[in-house]
Amino acid sequence: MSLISERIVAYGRWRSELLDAVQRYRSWLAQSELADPTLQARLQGIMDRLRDDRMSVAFVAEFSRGKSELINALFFAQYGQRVVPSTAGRTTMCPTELLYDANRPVGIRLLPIETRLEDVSIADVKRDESKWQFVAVDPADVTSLRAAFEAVRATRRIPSDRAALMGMYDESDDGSPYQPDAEGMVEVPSWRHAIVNIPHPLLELGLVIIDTPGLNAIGAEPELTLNLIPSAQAVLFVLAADAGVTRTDIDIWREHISPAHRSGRFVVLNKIDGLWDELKSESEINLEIASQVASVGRLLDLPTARIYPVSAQKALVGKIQGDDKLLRRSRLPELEHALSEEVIPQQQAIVRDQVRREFEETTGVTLGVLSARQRNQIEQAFELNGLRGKNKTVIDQMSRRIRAERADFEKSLRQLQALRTVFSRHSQTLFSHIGLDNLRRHVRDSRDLMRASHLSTQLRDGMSNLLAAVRIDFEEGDKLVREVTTMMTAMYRSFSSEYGLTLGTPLPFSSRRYFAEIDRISQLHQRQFGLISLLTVNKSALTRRFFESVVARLKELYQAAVREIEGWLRALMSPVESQVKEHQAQLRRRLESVQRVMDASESLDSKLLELDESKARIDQQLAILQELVHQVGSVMDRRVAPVKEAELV
Ligand SMILES: Nc1nc2c(ncn2[C@@H]2O[C@H](COP(=O)(O)OP(=O)(O)OP(=O)(O)O)[C@@H](O)[C@H]2O)c(=O)[nH]1
Ligand SMILES: [Mg+2]
Repeated sequence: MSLISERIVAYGRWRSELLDAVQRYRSWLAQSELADPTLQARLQGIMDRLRDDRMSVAFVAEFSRGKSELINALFFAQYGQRVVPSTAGRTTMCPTELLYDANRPVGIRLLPIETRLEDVSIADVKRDESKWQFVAVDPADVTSLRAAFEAVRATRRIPSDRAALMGMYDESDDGSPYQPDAEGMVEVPSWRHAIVNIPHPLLELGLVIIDTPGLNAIGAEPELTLNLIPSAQAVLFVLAADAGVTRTDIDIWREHISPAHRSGRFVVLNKIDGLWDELKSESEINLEIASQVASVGRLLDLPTARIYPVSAQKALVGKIQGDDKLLRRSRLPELEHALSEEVIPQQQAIVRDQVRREFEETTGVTLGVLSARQRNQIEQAFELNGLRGKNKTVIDQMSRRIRAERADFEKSLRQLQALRTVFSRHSQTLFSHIGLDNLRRHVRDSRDLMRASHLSTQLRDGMSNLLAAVRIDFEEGDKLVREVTTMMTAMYRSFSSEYGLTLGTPLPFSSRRYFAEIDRISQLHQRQFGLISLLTVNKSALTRRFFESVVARLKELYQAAVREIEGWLRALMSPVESQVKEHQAQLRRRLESVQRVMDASESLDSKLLELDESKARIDQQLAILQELVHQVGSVMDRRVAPVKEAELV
C-alpha cells in the first residue's frame, strides 16, 4: 500500500474509533435517562458527520499533462494495470468524480452533454436519476471496470451552431478547442460529467478523486470552478517536463487554482523520465530536474519545495512490477509523503474541531444537570439535618421558605416563557431572511431581468442583483444573530446569578464563512464576466449556465446556514431548558421531603439515608460520564500515526 493510502486508512480507523466512543457515550446517556431528544439528535449529528466524512483530491491541468496517469499511480496500482484511461492527446473528455457510495449501484453514471442546453447545473441534476445514463460495473472484474471507464473518452459530432449553444465552440475565437470540420460539424465530448462509483478501499473511506479535462472544459463548466475545485481538500496542478510551462498552464493556475486555494495545493512536474538520459550521470540529471523545478517556481511564484518532480508513468510501472528502484527514481513517494503529511492531518483537524465543539456542548449540558443534582442533594441533606430536634413551627417555617422559593422560581419561569416567545420570533425572522423561499424570490427576480435581454449588461446585472440580495439576507441574518446573542447573554447571567444554574456564556456564532463564500462567488463572477462587453450567443449561454451553477451553490449555502443556525439556536436554549427543569424538580423534591418529615410519615434518618444513596448514585453517574467523555477525548486527540521514515520507500 502506498504512503498516502496508509494514511487514509489510518484516518478512517480514527474516525470509526471516535464514532464508537461517541456511540458508547450516547447509549449510556439513553440508558441513564439523561438524554433528551435534542441531545440525542445532536449526538447522532456528530456520528453522521464522522461516518459521512468526504475528502476530495482534485487533479487540474491542461490536457495530456498526465493527470489520469498520476491518479492511476497514486491510487489504482493494485489493479495491476492502467484503469483510468491515459493516452496521448486529449483523453479525459469530461470531469470525472471517483467515489464510493454504498447506497448506489456500482458503475458509472454519465450526464449527457445535451443537458448543457437546459440551463441546469450539475449540482441540480445530481439527484435526478432520469438525466443520467448508467453503465454497470462488476467490481471483481478489472476488465469490466476498464471498459466502463472508456466512456470518459467518448466524443460525438454535432453541428457547430448547436455546439455554440452548448458553449463548446465560439466562432469568434480561433483558439476554441473544438473546431468545425469541412461539414461544419464539431466534435464534442459525449458526456458533461461522470461519476464513478466503485468499492475501492480508499474510496470506501470517503476519498473522492476528481479528474478533470484541460482548460477549456474547466472554464466551460462552472460546477468545477464554483464548487468541485474550491471545495477540494487538495488540488494537484500538473505540469509536464517535456512541454514546459505554457501560456495555458499559467492561465489555469491563475484562474482556477491560485485564487481559490491557499493551502492544500501541490504543483507536480510530471514526466521527468523524459530527462533520464543514459548518456548523462545521475547527478547531471538531478541538476537538470532541479533547474526545471526552479524555473517553474519562478513562473508560478512558488517556493521550489512546493513543486514535486515525478514520473507518474514510471511510478505506475514500478508499483505494478514491484520494481522499487524504478519507483524510487520516479520520485512519486515524495509526493505521496507530502500529500499524506499535509492533507490528512488538515482534514482530521477540521473534523476534530467540529466534533469537539459539538461534543463538548452536549456533554456540558449533561454535566450541568448532574452537577446541579449533586449540589441539590448536598443542600437538601444539610437542610434536613438542620431540622433535627426542631419543633413543628421551625419545620413549618422551612416549608414556607421553600414554597416561597418555588413561587419565586415560577415567576422566573414566566420570564423563561417570555424568552421562548421572543426567541422563536427572532428565529422566525432569521429564517425569513436566510431561507430558501427568499433565495427563490431573488433568483426569480434576477432571472426575469436576464430573460428580458441578451445584452451583456443585463445578464451581468441579473447576476450582480442576485449576489447583492443574498448579501443583504446574510447581513440581516447576522444582525439578528447578534441580537439573539446579547439577549441570551443577559438571560444566562440572570438565571445563573439568581438560581445558581451553571450556564456559562452562550455559544458564539460566526457568519464569517458565509460572507467569505459570497465574496468568493462575486469575485469569480467579476473575473468571468467583468471584461466581456458584448456577448456572443455562446457567451450568453455560458453566462446562464454560470448563473444556474451559482444558484445551486447559493442554495447549498442557505441550506448549510439554516442547518447551522438551527443547531446553534437549539444549543443556546437546551442548557437553559434542561437546568430549569432540573431546578424545578429539585424544589419539588425538597418540599416533599420536608413535608413528609413534618407529617412524621417518614423518619428523618431514613430520609437522610435515602438522600445519601441517591447522592452516591449521582456520584457514580458523574464518574461514568467523565470516564466516557475522557474516552472520546483521548481518541479525538490522537494524531493519525505519521508514517515512519523507515517505511518510506
Ligand atoms: N513519459 C511519460 N509519459 C507520461 C507520464 N505520465 C503520463 N504520460 C503520458 O502522457 C500522455 C497523457 O497522459 P494522461 O494521463 O492521459 O494525461 P491527462 O492530463 O489526463 O490528459 P487529459 O485527460 O487529456 O486531460 C499519455 O500518453 C501518458 O502515457 C510520465 O510520467 N512520463
Ligand atoms: Mg486524463
